[in-house]
Order: sequence, then C-alpha cells, then structure tokens
Amino acid sequence: MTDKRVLLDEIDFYLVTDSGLSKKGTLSDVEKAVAAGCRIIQYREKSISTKDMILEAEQIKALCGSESIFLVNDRVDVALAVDADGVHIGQDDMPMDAARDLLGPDKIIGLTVHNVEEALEAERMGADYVGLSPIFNTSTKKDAGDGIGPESIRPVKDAIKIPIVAIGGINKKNSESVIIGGADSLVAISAIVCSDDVEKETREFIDLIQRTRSQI
Ligand code: 3NM
Repeated sequence: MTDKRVLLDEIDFYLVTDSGLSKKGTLSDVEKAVAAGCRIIQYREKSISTKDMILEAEQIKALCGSESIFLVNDRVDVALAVDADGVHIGQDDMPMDAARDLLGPDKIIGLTVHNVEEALEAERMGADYVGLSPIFNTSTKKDAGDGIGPESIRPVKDAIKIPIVAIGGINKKNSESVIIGGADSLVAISAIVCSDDVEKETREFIDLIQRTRSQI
C-alpha cells in the first residue's frame, strides 16, 4: 500500500482538471487547489498528445508533492510513465483487472459507477474507491446522462465499504445535499476551474463540506 492510500479515507474535496473549461490553465488550477488544501487531483486531459500529457503530468505530480494524491484519468500508460499514485477509470475504459495487473497492488484505482450493482462489482474487483455519477445534470461531460440525485448515494453507501466520491453538477449550493446523502468526498470541475480565484473557491468548498459534516 502506498502511504498516500491512507489519505483516501480523509478526503473531503477532489479536483478533476479540465483544460477546456479552465480560466487560468490546468497547472495553475492544480497549484491553487493544492495550496487551498485539496488532497486529491485527477488529471483528466483528452485534447493533447501523449507526449505533452506526460510532460504536464510530471509537473502536476511535482505540484501534488507528498501531500496530495495524484491520479490520471483513463490513461494507465501515462500513470505508469510518470509513476502517478494511480488512475481513475470509467466503465468503458481498461477493465479493472487489466489495470491492476499493469499498475500492481500499491497503486490507487478509482472506478466510475452509476448504481449499487456496479459499485459492488467495483469493490469485488479491488477498486480503492468508486466515483458515483452523475449526481446532478452536468454539461461538463456531454455523455454523462441524467443526474441520479443525491438520494441515490445512500443505497450505494450501505452496500460497499470503500469510499464514495460523488461527481456531476456539484457546486457550493447543492453540496450539502450530497454530503448529507452519504458521499465521502465531492468532485467539482466547472465550479472550480471556471472561477476567477481557484484557491478561494476550493477553500470555501472544503470549509463548507467540513462544516456540513460536523453538523450531521
Ligand atoms: N464524469 P462538473 S460527470 C468528468 O458522470 C465527469 O461520469 C462524469 O463536471 C460522470 O463538476 C463529469 O463540472 C463532469 O459537473 C463533472
């Protein structure tokens, strides 16, 4: 187990990068989010060459340092090339067992799921966490489908032991319902990277999550 895997249980807020939406650029977003206390970053990049991805991933890894988990979306090859802490994969990406064979037992693997059945299967296959999605409608991922609603989190929470990361359409206004719904951690993309002040926005998100959690 990497030292960083223990951090998974303590994470409130999880940033996924999006260079297409970002106002200040991915590296700036990561730097500001880490400075604000974000302890997990997922590098999600679909629009540049593999070579440029690896160069950028190396810089993101350096920004995450020993404090924050650094995952690569989908691209197991890029994660291996830069020795990232792990990957996040979707239902149509490389199968869990193939990713685990390539990455070995020490790396973190998160898997996107949409319901209890997929979550149980993810846990059985050895996922370290699940990304439950999409909680709300989102225009950030065009093929995400309709939001399943925060009330869909509890049945998944009751079914599995690994952490649940909620994703899709989450912002400061609706985050309370997602925490109360049972999510261990919240992802926001547009709510963070479209902001003028990523550090302030991330800090406010984390404060809000911690405050809500302390009241339930
Ligand atoms: N995956 P925002 S939704 C990357 O449903 C991603 O699997 C999703 O962005 C899924 O916070 C999504 O801007 C985008 O809604 C989430």
